[in-house]
Amino acid sequence: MENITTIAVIGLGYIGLPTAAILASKGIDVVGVDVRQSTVDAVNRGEVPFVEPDLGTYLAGAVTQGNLTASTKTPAADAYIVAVPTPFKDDHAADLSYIEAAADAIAPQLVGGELLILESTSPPGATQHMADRILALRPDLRHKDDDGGLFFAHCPERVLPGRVMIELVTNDRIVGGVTPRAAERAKSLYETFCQGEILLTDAKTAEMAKLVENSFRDVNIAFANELSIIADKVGVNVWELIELANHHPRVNILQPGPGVGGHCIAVDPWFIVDAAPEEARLIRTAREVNDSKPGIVVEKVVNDLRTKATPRIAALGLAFKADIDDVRESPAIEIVHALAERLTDATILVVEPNVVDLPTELEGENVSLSTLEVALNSADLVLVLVDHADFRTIESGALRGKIVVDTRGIFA
Ligand code: SAJ
Repeated sequence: MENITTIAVIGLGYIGLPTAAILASKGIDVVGVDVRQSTVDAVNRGEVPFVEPDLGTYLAGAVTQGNLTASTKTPAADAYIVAVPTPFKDDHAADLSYIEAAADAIAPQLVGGELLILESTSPPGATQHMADRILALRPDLRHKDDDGGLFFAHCPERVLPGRVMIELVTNDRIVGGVTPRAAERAKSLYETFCQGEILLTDAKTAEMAKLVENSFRDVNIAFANELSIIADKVGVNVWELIELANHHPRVNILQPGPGVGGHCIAVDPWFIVDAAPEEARLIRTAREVNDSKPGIVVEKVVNDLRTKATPRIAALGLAFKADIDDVRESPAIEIVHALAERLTDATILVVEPNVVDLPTELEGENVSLSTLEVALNSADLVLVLVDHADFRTIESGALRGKIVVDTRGIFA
């Protein structure tokens, strides 16, 4: 990794912090930057502010050895990795304001020759936009020769939450340069910790590759979710149906669920729709199908409970998928929230072994956190929202006489 001894990682979230820790574990001098003082303080104490297996060990080691420090201020560095959020706005267009803020903080620190990598999931053209913004602030660095100029690249992350420290090392990596030389330089940085293949392309293709991967999954989940709606209508068990169809050597249908959560798959396809609104018909429809699923589950529960004046509901799971504690953009929360509003005389006992407190949006008179045993004993209706390992061991006897709405098929 020629000419790079210090790296600043901007954004110490689910991607930035593991990347900073792994680079520091290779003996590189890393400064992690975050706008939140509490995150910076936690990292400087060697503590991980969220749950991710093995990250704590890497972080504590890197901080103790003095290779990783955190700050709210962007320092001078030989390379920058920007890993800030890119949410979407009300019209589904990407909100690039966090990338722009990072660019504005980096620009005054530059002396020429730095490598600037955008890792945030981005719409096509975002890396060029970051480059244009920085060069507008630093016209003195615009026309430098190759070595004195700036090197911009996009390198999307593709790690799965819960397996980040493994997949950062083992996954193949796409590196898209604004110029071929920028791609080569970025490749040499990722080679310090990535054992997968490092594939070079241009920045826009790299941006699209990440969006396309998550759209592929979204479209396939939408197919499974649409099948679950059709199967309900025609009176067929969707889980059996998919299991049987998947015996075909070229069929591999995913699993239906209560909707698609998390901050990637439910977001990224919209960036493609926004870039090509007329053309991205299947991708848009898949999003609409998946987004409609929580409402369909709510209607089913309301209908199943129509004869009960004061029903008790055991809602199993709040996380956006099994065996994690992440509740962001979780369809389970959307469903419990809607049920609490619709069924004001109901009591909703939420069971979520991975959280300590009820998320604030669910705080209300008729929703409370409960143990599995208490919730199952007293419920009229058992609503499975997440297929956590703890729920898979529920005995069929515990469900006797109860209405069961199983959105994950654990009792199928
Ligand atoms: N889901 C289903 N049915 C399925 C599979 C998933 O309903 O058969 C639901 C899950 O319950 C969850 C949502 O989809 O609510 C997303 O879960 P996921 O496990 O498919 O994906 P994420 O969001 O945890 O991580 C994805 C991964 N992308 C792909 O697999 C293509 C990961 O590799 C990316 O790095 C990550 O998005 C990201 O950061 O973009």
